[in-house]
This record gives sequence, structure tokens and C-alpha cells, in this order.
Amino acid sequence: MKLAMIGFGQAGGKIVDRFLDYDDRTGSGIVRAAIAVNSAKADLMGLKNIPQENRVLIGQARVKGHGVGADNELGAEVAEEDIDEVQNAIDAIPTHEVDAFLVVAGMGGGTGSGGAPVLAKHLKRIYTIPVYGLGVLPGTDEGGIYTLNAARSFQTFVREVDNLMVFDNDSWRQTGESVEGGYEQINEEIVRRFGILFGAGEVGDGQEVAESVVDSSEIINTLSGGGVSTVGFASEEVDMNTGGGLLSRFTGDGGGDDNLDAANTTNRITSLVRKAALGRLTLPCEIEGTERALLVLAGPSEYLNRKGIERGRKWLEEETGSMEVRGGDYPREEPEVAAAILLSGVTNVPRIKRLQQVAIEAQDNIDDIQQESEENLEELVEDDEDELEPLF
Ligand SMILES: Nc1nc2c(ncn2[C@@H]2O[C@H](COP(=O)(O)OP(=O)(O)O)[C@@H](O)[C@H]2O)c(=O)[nH]1
Ligand SMILES: [Mg+2]
Repeated sequence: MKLAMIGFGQAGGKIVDRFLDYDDRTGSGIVRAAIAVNSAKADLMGLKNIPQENRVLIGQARVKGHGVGADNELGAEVAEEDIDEVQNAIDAIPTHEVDAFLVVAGMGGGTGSGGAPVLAKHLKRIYTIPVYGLGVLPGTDEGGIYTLNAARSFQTFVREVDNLMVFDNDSWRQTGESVEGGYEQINEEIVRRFGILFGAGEVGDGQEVAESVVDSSEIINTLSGGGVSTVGFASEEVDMNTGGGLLSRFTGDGGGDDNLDAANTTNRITSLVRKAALGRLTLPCEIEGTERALLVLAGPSEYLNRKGIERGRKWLEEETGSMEVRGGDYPREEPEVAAAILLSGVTNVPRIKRLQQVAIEAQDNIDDIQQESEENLEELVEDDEDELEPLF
């Protein structure tokens, strides 16, 4: 499926930038247009793949390109004030060729946390295609203000979008990694998972069309109904040349191999589906109670079969209790078989419950937190000035 991606704030911009890179590497063709919006000029300059004309600096009159720090109320204000500048960039892209918008942002900071929900609301008013969010939750070690920002932004964002897909940094922290190095890896994990999901509906002309290929409408139907989504993923390397018993037939080593290979293919698929659903999700949660799910099996077509996907789908129905589990193939020439599972409308999410609790408790000590936020902002502006000296 073809997306117009808008990265709001630093995390949002970097992740969209990385989606472009993924598209390039894999030829998946999901990013029809990519835009980055930020109040910090240095963050926009740090991007690699998003075209210069699609980098929109907002809030110049207020913060002079230095960013809003961790003040997400200011982030929301500058987004509202400069929404026309964002719209100008969107006007320049062919939205009639796009299946949906994807607004990507870190929920814990200022610009993306405050601005992404504002943009989502604006897009919903103007366009008829779905507007999805990809929200990144902060690590709990980042501090109170980030958690509070996330708690507030999350509530607004989920209300404004057609579906909010969530990635929780806290569950993906690597120990002993620098923060930046850690983000590189995390961002790669993000684009891989969502790349397979959205790429599934975008099988190109020259590519082999499988019997049960996933199309865009199935992704859209799974996401419709709103709420919060999480993604599970598992993969296994395979040999590109010996799959499906083709080679064994040519070399003549055994006539009964086809059945054995088919059984292997089915077993591989069902075990990948279990691993994907029961392993680490982008937002950890109880999968029981999921409203809708989509299972995508990606890999060389000789490693995909209908029986495996059907079994995986049935198993998912039992585990989630959902009556709406879709499933299908995504044939692609990569030396791995991968299962990506979109669980949409999840209800039992401990992290979200904690965030909601934080939002409630925050009403009690709002003054302390506001002061912390203002100090952060002052520090950041000072830091930024030092950093920006050689650039301008
Ligand atoms: N996954 C991921 N998360 C990030 C990255 N950079 C920042 N974050 C997270 O996003 C939150 C907001 O940071 P940032 O995007 O810099 O704030 P903003 O620029 O004001 O929107 C942080 O608290 C981190 O949790 C990144 O590259 N990848
Ligand atoms: Mg930042």
C-alpha cells in the first residue's frame, strides 16, 4: 500500500528517513511521499533521504529554529500556528496516488508529541483517506517529563487518528549501547516490521502474484475501527535456490520429497506465526481480546503455502478470540521467511494503563513538572546555541 509519511519531530523525521532507505534497499514501494516537520533546524539538517523541499521548519517566529525542548504544549501551539506551511508541502505531493497518511512521532518530547495530534486532526478534516499514527513511547529511564508528555500526547493522538500503531522504546532498550547507536538499531526494527506489513499490499507488476496475496484493503480493514495496534514479527533465513523441492526434483534425489517439503514449509510457517505472536511485540500486551488481526507471510514464493497460512490464521483466531483475522502472502525475493502480525484494537496493555495513571497523578503535582519542563527548555536552548554555532 502506498503511504504519504510525515515525520513530526526528531524521532518521527529519523524514522521516516529510514523508511525511505528501506524502500530503496528492498524495492517495496510503500513511501509515495515523505515529509519531515520540526521546530529544530539542526534536526532537519541531520536527515539523509527526505528531499530538502519536504523539510518543513515550523515555529520560527517563536523559537528561531532552536526547537521547543520538551514542552509539548508549545509544540502543539507552533504546529497550529504554522499548519499552512505543512499543508503547502503536502499540496506538492500527489495525494490521489496515496492510500493513507502515516504520521510518525516520538510521544515523549516536545515537537512531535505536541504537533503530531494537531496535524492528524488537520488531515482528517481535509482528506477522505485514512490517517494513521505511528507513535513511539519513551523509555521509562528518560524521566518524568517524557512520561508525562507521552501520557498526554497519547490520549490526544489516539483520538485524532484512524488507528494508532505503537512502538515502545522501553521494551526495546539495549543494555550497553549508546543512546544514538541504540536508536539506529531500534529504528531498523521499526521499519522492518512496518515495512513488511505495508509492503504486503504493494506487490508490483513484475512480481509473482500468489494465490492468497494480501492487498491494501485488507490492511485498511484491519486498521479500521480505530484504537491501538501492535506488531509481532519473526523470521528465519532460507536458501533461495533449494526451496519447494525444485532442485531435488532436478537432481533426482528422491521422488517422495515433495510431500516432505510441503510439510516442512507448513511447519515453518506455523512456528513463525507462534513466535511472532508470543515474542516481543512493538507494544507488549496480552493478545487475547484483540479485535482484528492481519497475518502476513513474506518470503520467496516456493516457501509460502496456503495450508501454513490457514493454520497460522486459525491459531491466531484461537489465541486472540477475534473473529476477524485476515491472512495472506507477500512473495518477495529475500533469503528469509518472515511472519508479521498486526494486532489491531488491543485492550489489555499494561504500559498504556500505567501511562493513564501517570496522567491522572500529574494533575496533583503539575507545578513541579511545569518547572522541570521550563528548566529543560532553557538548558536545551542554551545547548542548541552552542551546538549550532559552527552550522550557521
Ligand atoms: N525509536 C526512536 N525513538 C527516538 C528517537 N529519537 C528520539 N526518540 C524518542 O522520542 C522521544 C522524543 O524525542 P524527539 O523526537 O527528539 O522529540 P521532538 O523532536 O521534540 O519531537 C524521546 O523521548 C525518545 O523516547 C529515534 O531515533 N528512534
Ligand atoms: Mg531530540
